[in-house]
Amino acid sequence: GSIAAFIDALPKAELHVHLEGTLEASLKMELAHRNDHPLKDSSAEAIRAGYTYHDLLSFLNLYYEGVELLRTEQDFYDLCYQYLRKVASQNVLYAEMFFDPQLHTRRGIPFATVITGITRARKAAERDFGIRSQLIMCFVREMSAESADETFTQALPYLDDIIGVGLDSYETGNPPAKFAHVFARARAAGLHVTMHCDLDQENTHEHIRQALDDLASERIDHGLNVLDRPELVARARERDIVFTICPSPNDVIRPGCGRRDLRGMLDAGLRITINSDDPGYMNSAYMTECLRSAQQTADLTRAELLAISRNAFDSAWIPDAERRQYL
Ligand code: ES4
Ligand code: ZN
Repeated sequence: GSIAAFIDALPKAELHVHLEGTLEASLKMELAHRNDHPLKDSSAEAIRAGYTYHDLLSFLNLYYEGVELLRTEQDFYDLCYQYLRKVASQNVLYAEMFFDPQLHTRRGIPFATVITGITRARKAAERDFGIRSQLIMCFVREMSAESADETFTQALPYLDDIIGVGLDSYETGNPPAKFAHVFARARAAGLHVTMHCDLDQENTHEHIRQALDDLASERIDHGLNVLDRPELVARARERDIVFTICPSPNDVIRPGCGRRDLRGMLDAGLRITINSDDPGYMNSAYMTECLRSAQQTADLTRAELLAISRNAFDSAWIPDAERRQYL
């Protein structure tokens, strides 16, 4: 069979997707109508045509604009249910999904509205499509450490529905160390820990070092700049760190380097997974499209694709009894 058919049939797990980044232009139109929210664009095609970005900041501006459309529990339900329905059709068996509660609570939307809608959708999608999923709560790194702490306190009644904490949004000037206190609280509560170290951000090597040595991060989201520093590569291997790689944003931020970057991670003996990040804003490239793109870019073999997929199940934050059902 073809490699495309091999990828289609591969059992998949996604470990790096932002729920707010799965908002498709079509759902934006529906939410704008439903919530009486004025839109600059009059069609889904026009919305998609406006999705041009060249770096993290210009991407986040689009993403934050889209977030405004999410208001009610039903909106969060629809967002999550539609993502899980889509990827279940791609043989994604398991997904760990980021969400950014502060982008909603700072607009006056209760934490409960956000997490209740998402949690209901997760249950419905498991019932309807058999897909399992969990939630990783991200802190918005350009907001204050105090705001992150308040958010963690708001999450306390819902910790059964949150498997880990992450760190995302605008990285420059906002190192992991800024959030040492809230991450210590999360670890003490038994949550898993990951954080973004986005491509080519200022002081990226120090951010990766802090994530590895100071914040006890179990994964690094992106983290390609680890390859610039042999001592960081050694440290990541020692700690068996998982790097959640996302071909879509990398191809925009560092065009033409996908082959070198992916091969570099594999040749360095690092454990990587391939993920979609923000498929609603990135040409609707969900897991299958991202794996195909990575395969073509780096000439990945079937054995490598299988190993990458196994990495995701191996490092998923699930009990071993569940892991054995997938592997
Ligand atoms: C993100 Cl690619 C990326 N980086 C940092 N924060 C984000 N939030 C959504 N996508
Ligand atoms: Zn991300």
